[in-house]
Amino acid sequence: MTRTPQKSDKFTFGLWTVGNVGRDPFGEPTRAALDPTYSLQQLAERGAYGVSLHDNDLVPQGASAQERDRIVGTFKRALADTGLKVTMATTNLFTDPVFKDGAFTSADARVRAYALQKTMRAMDLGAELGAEVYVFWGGREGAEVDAGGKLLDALGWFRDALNFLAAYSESQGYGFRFALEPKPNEPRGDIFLPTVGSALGFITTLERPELFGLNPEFAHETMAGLSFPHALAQALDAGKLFHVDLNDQKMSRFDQDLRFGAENLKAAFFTVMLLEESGYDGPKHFDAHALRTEDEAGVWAFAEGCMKTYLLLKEKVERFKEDPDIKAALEAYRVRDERLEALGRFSPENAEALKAEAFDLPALRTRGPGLERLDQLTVELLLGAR
Ligand code: GLT
Ligand code: MN
Ligand code: MN
Repeated sequence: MTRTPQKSDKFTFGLWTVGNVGRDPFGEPTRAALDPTYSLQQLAERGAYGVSLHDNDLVPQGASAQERDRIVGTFKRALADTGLKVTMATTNLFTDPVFKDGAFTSADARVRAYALQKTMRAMDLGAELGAEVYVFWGGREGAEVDAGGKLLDALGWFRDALNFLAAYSESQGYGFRFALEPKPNEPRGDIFLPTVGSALGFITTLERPELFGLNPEFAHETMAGLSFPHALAQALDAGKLFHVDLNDQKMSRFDQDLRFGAENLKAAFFTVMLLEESGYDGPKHFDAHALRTEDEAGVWAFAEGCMKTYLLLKEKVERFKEDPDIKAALEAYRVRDERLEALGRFSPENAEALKAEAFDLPALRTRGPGLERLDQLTVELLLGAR
């Protein structure tokens, strides 16, 4: 196993991640903006597979048609030169003040229509660049106050917009798979569809649910105090893991977008285990940025760090599976009983037999499943002691 990123690892970065200039609500940028073609070269040298982008990460807001075509032409040549792919595209529906009270869920029909127009154009760009997944992160779809009384309408407007855009994609033959990216708050006080579970429920109400899945983000579930591995498992179980945003975050803080594995190493380990063992084949997309303290060298240290930590954790997943003590502890943890498991498949006879079954409850109550030891073995493994 190699610790050098390979194309086959499918590591990708948003242009906005390495391009983050270190602006925060209290301070000006600390780094110069990077030219997108320069980012492509730097990422290709480090073994990345591709990039993702918002329309305006590449084409500035308000650019003329000629300007757009010139920028896109240059970018396409850089893609060909570096061999990088554009794996995911999305729309910036949050920077322009026009979206201050929502895009698809704005109470102003003119803003909703403009959001559709901007997204169709961004989908045209994404399709032209070869993206297969299209992300909807509803950063401004939310509220600070509910006095406007639009909670139910907003969900309906959101649904109408997603139905419209899926139909547009199909009518153009783009073949996009759409991934909803939940987040609990920031920049809005409360964002609609705040968690993986909320988005999964909402998808079932769409006209073409099979075209929609999830782009869960490690930091977003963690901000809400939830477990990212649990959310990831639920998306996988539903067959809805269309894309994934890997990063890190302290619980219940502002949106930190830390380097993958920087904060919650155990959760990062179980994240890698789920991705590697589930057969997930999509991009492993890092949606984070270098600390605001850093210069450009720090940006590339951040990008290399995300990929290296993933690969190191992947090695640990292999070791976890091979370690004899862990294997034995796992076997002891899972108690098999073929007869009782067969009774768990419903038939009237099985139901009767199960009702009549006598259980040794004192033994079940007092059995220790060995999780303290198993978890300590995991910690020792992660610390390099096994
Ligand atoms: C923004 C946000 C991310 C989303 C991006 C997609 S943009 O940086 O913090 O979590 O994935 O729009
Ligand atoms: Mn984020
Ligand atoms: Mn994200």
